[in-house]
Amino acid sequence: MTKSDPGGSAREPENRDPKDKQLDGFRVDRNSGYLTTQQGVRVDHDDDSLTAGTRGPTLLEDFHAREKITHFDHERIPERVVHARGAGAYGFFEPYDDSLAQVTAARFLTTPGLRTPVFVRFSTVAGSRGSADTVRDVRGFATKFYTDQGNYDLVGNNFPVFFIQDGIKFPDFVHAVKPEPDNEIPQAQSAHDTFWDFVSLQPETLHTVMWLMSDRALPRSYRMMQGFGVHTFRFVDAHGIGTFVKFHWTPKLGTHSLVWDECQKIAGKDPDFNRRDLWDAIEAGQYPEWELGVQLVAESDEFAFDFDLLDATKIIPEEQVPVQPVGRMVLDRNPDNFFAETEQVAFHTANLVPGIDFTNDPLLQARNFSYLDTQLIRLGGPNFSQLPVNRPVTEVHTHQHDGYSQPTIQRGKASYHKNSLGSGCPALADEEVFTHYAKHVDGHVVRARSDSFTDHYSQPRLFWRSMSDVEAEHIVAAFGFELGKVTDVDIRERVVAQLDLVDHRLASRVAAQLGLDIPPESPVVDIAPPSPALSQLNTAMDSILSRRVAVLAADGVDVTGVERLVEALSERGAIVEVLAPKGGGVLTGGSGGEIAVDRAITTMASVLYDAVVVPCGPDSIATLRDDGYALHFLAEAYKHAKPIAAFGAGLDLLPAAGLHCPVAEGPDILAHAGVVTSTAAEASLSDEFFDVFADIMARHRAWERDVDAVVA
Ligand code: HDD
Repeated sequence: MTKSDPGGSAREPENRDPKDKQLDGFRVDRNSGYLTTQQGVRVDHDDDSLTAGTRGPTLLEDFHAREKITHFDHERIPERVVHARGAGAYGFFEPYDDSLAQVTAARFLTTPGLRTPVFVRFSTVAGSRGSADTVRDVRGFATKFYTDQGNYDLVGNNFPVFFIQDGIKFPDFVHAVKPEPDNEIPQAQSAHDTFWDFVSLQPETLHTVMWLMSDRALPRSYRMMQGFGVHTFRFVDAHGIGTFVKFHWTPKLGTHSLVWDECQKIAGKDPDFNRRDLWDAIEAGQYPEWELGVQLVAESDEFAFDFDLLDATKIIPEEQVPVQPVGRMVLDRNPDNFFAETEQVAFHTANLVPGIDFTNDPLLQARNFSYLDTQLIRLGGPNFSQLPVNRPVTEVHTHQHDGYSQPTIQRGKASYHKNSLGSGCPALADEEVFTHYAKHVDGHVVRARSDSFTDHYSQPRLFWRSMSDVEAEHIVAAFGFELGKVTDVDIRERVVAQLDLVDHRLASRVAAQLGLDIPPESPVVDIAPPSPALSQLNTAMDSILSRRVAVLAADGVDVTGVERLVEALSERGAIVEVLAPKGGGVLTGGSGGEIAVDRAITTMASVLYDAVVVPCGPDSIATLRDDGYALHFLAEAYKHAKPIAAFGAGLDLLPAAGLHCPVAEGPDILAHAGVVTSTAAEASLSDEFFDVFADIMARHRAWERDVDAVVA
């Protein structure tokens, strides 16, 4: 066996960080050497077991076969009880400046130019390891910072709030959302009785349920979603002074979503849609980037809000406490091995470094127990921190020893503190140590929720009233879908009654979807101003980087037009693929030339693309208008409000697909409801056509389009 070159790494040698270099010590190249047993004995035959005669029984002494099968039998480890399905990547974090030095001693946040290696794992929550990516769910966003003061884990989600306030409810909540225990149905879905039963009886869930019913639960890409630490944490400065902090990750590409119909179809067409997207983007060098922001609250302002900072079902509206940008994170390297790295990575909310500490948030307190506990069963014992992906880049010296699969050989006799036989080592440090924040604690032992946690309706209302019309419409449709799958009518009614306490119009619209009586209007006590930061439509919409564009074509296509399109959109970072009735080979151009086919239309689907183009070419269009897959492709993209461009004879495919939208009647460009058209083709098509299309693509969807009657 030989060690590989810095394997799987997209980084140039000079850009390799300490974590990447550390992993070299564990990387083993599969593509070299001779086949051996685990004991290093060479093997010359791997197809047949050792038998008594060619047709006789297999012998127990076949240690090679037994070892091979035994190892195989033990390949699986328990999947994570939640967040089982995920995708991970390495990268780095760097602070912009030292502005946080006033509030935290954490060096990785305050040293300008210091690049801290990170590993990030994104995940869905409810589904098992083999479930589809594009389900309606929260997404995990867990970051391990390998800092030069030890590992810090920020184990967050893509929603800023959580379903419950106290960790003791976590097993109840998870049991309710997971498949029902009698028949293990449904997989990776909240649309079933037990989940909504729980929601209807536990109104603290409502705020997060609003997020779950919104487009936030359907991210277009892990690269296009926000992340949040959720809890209020505590920064601690060099003098031991605390400041409350909430963490926000903001994607450079903006926050964008799929539509629900699309999600359900992608779950069949490409269940790995989000995982593949992350992998492909990193392989292509289109490294995803997020900005880290913080909301800071002085300890003296702990009670300045009309909610409790310790309540994880609440946000601090950004309009009240602005998010301060402090640094950026870039993911630039895929793991070498999914199991070794993405599966075995072990996050823990209690992995802290000097300068960051907890608050009394009862959800966080429970998590601080749960994450260590869960790794013990999942990773088989107490030595999981020594797995390559989990090792800090700092030196580790403890008196902990033994345990299952101890990989290190600790030398010396003294595995206790204090000792004289080991020269007193490892020694206690007196600088750069973690010092727990000296918080004052005083109170009676009670099992009770604080009164300051009891308002479950104001913030779901704030969220609902901050939505644009189209986002609100999606929320109503999502409630209609989910509750429509609930078989117990009492549960449906109870949820609608709870929604009425959030907002009467919301409850009425959901009731109408379900054919329930409109509930009586509940008195609303507070009407807070909306928070524009909550609407995804206010997100960044200036880039088409890594958007996927399908060009529908057949023999006779306008090769010049397609080449110009590919060049114009690729320059802006989009990925353009030519799809034809048959995959492989080339298409011949109507006016000469040829162009390679990237995919067959039948192996793909419009839901796997962000935009569609129908180029000119009378013969090409004549073929496509008889091709039901091509027509469905176009109609479906239209239905999902995706940008569409057609030029020259390409315009004729729109009505053939049942789309009777306004189109250009001459070479002048017409852009109407996300459809860009011109009768010009080949070299006479103006460059502006591509610019207009790219601008529309940057807006992601044309929500103004009327799609109700479109059959797709
Ligand atoms: Fe959790 C995994 C995020 C509440 C118990 N959680 C897990 C992961 C993420 C979160 C992103 C996946 C980590 C990975 O990729 O390996 N969890 C959250 C957030 C929460 C939250 C943002 C609320 C603010 N979690 C929560 C509570 C408990 C847990 C209240 C238990 C009391 N979570 C777990 C766990 C998991 C986990 C059972 C499963 C696998 C693992 O930890 O490593 O311990």
